[in-house]
Amino acid sequence: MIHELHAEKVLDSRGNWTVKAYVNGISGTAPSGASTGTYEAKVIPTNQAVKIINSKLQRLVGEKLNQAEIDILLESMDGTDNFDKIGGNTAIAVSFAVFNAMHKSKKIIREIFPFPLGNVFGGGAHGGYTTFQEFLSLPVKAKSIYEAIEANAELHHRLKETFRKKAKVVGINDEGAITAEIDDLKALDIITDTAEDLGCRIGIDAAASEFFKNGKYTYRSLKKTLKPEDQLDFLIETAKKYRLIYIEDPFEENDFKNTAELTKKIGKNCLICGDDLFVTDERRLSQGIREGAANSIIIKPNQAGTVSQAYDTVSLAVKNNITPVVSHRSGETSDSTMARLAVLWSVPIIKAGVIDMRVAKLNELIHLWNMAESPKMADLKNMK
Ligand code: 2PG
Ligand code: MG
Repeated sequence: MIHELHAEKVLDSRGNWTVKAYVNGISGTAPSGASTGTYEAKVIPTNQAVKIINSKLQRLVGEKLNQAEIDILLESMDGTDNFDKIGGNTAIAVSFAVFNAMHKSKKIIREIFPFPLGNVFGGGAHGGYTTFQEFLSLPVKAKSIYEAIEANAELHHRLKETFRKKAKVVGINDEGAITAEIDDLKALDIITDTAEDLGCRIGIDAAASEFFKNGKYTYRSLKKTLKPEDQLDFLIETAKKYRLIYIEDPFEENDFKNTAELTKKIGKNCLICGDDLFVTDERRLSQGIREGAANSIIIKPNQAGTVSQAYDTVSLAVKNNITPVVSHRSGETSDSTMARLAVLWSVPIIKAGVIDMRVAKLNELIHLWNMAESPKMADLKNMK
């Protein structure tokens, strides 16, 4: 039963306020995005979210501690499609806290572990020089969670050295990814060489809605502007040249058609993943399945608003052979709920940062690995 529920505001990794909910003394904290999709659950101001939990949501006290039931209550107390009233940040903080309170007594023991898709280099809305938002490493050769986490961390170390030698300005962005004054393709040259030495394959999150204006994609550092059909050719060429294993949001968030075209052309060897395209929403994923747009989906529980809604989207994806990738947001705290969810749901990939406070998620994966009897890494099928 829920005996006690309250909320407080806490700082996130960007130094912004976010809402932290406590259920029976166990917490859950809302993450937040910078490159948010238009169709995500609504985010309301943190002060308001705290107030709602400490007043209106007190109705949940006395209810059974049951994820599905509490999540349905949250949806009905909101009464809109997108948590317009109580806020998706409010809902996910409570939903995470419920999940954590439930699993405190019921330990998560699973045998299949996700490969960490690590953001090693970045730009776009997270800060940096490149137009692509994230350059991601998948340690496909790793045999254990330790090897996987170490490969990404070592890649981060080596890249820091290399970029320091090759670029004038080098820094770190919102997600702890390296930034350097270099263009997208030169960055890919460097990252691919170093990654392959460590048994990692490379992917990108283009986050294309962020650089789509007036019907065109503008690459600042490459000094070119592409029409959607040219963006398609450019991505196919880039995927082939760098053996990309993963491309997230290759087109703006409403372009199911070109995403389908890209999936048809290179989807056999590359995950084409929808983030802003699907926003962890069953209805948008259903449209994607009908139109053949993407063969992978980002699962961000706060885009949906509750753990149960995110899980329903995972189930729909799995049933339709769409690879789910559980993901952090660019604004995070040391909350590690998403690592537990990824293991509980046995998803094959978890997208997370590689350094700083983001290691909370990675360290939780290590803990769950150590609790499992005979843990093994997920089957990445033809991705090695
Ligand atoms: C993304 C995410 C996380 P944000 O686009 O995939 O990396 O960024 O949280 O800013 O939307
Ligand atoms: Mg994304």
